Amino acid sequence: VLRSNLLGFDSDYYRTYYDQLDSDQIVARVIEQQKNSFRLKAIHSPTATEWWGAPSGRLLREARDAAQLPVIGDFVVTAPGTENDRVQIFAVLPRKTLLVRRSVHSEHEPQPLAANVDHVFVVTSLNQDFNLNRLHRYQTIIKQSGAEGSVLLTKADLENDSNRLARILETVQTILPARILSSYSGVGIDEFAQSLAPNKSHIFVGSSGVGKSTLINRLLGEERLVTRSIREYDGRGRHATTFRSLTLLASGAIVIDSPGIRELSLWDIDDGDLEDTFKDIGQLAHSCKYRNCAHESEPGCAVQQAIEVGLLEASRLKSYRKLQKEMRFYERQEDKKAQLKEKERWKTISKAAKKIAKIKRHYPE
Ligand SMILES: Nc1nc2c(ncn2[C@@H]2O[C@H](COP(=O)(O)OP(=O)(O)OP(=O)(O)O)[C@@H](O)[C@H]2O)c(=O)[nH]1
Ligand SMILES: [Mg+2]
Ligand SMILES: [Zn+2]
Repeated sequence: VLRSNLLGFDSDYYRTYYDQLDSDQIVARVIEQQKNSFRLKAIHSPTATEWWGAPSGRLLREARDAAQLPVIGDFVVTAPGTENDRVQIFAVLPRKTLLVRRSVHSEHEPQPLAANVDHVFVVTSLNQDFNLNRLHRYQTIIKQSGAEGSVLLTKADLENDSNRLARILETVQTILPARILSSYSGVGIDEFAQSLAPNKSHIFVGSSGVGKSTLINRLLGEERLVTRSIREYDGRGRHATTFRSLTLLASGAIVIDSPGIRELSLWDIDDGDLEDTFKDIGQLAHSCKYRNCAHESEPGCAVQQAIEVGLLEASRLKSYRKLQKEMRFYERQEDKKAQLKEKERWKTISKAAKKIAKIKRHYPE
């Protein structure tokens, strides 16, 4: 079997699982992650066998938290499908590494970002976006993931002051190994490409607009991933990349592109912060006719009115909704956990009660 057909699969590591598969089951890697759909590519397959899949009902039921469901980079057990149907994902094979976004709020669950990644590249551009605090946080989650990590300082073509470059590099290297690149001028690109090991998985993370997808396209030698002109970034942080995807380079190295950091920073926001971040919407909502207004098509909705007259961007309400939905989801997860705990408690109590009854039967007063 060609190494490139393994997609980073370590046959030795997974030997025991591989031997347990049913005859109609195969192992595939999650190469693209949309909301609840996963693009799967078969391991060990001589042809490019790909299809969409979703977790089986059983996998969904038995998953205790988000970390037990598939994520980009996972090796999963599935059954071969065709282009038109969605196959079931029966199981997620044990991960070698797991990159997780942690919350400062301990009551929230960690959010898995990518599995079985060997190296995490924190991409930060030299012209803007430079933030040591953030690098420290990345350093922490990389350490916890089990993967290696380093920093890519991109857009070197925009920085003419070589002294400044050297100083930045020096500072960053106190936190993580770093290199300077430019996808435009080509500075550092060849050395970087050579540093990517075949059959190993490398993920690119960082703020929106720092040039992650452009860099991957440069490595590919073609414009395969969507990028967006920097002029289209209007400060509201629209992403060019909206989902995670895994690509095989000609060298056999595997690269994973991911959307900008805003998606990641959702995690540290709680309800109070949500109100704070969207103060404008919160204040308008006070003037809505109904107290529980959902700001959709209710009569007398001040938020909708503000959008109509151009005082509020419709996209802002959309982001607000998205964030709110995300938070409700995590709340529900927490509720589910609490319910389970309660159930466990009752089980223990009723078990104890039965035991007492049994003892009483044996030893009647
Ligand atoms: N000057 C300069 N501009 C670059 C370089 N690399 C990328 N850009 C530009 O930066 C902008 C954003 O690039 P993307 O590759 O879309 O950025 P991204 O990190 O993938 O952004 P998201 O997908 O939103 O997370 C585009 O206009 C690129 O052309 C570079 O090396 N030098
Ligand atoms: Mg991108
Ligand atoms: Zn309203």
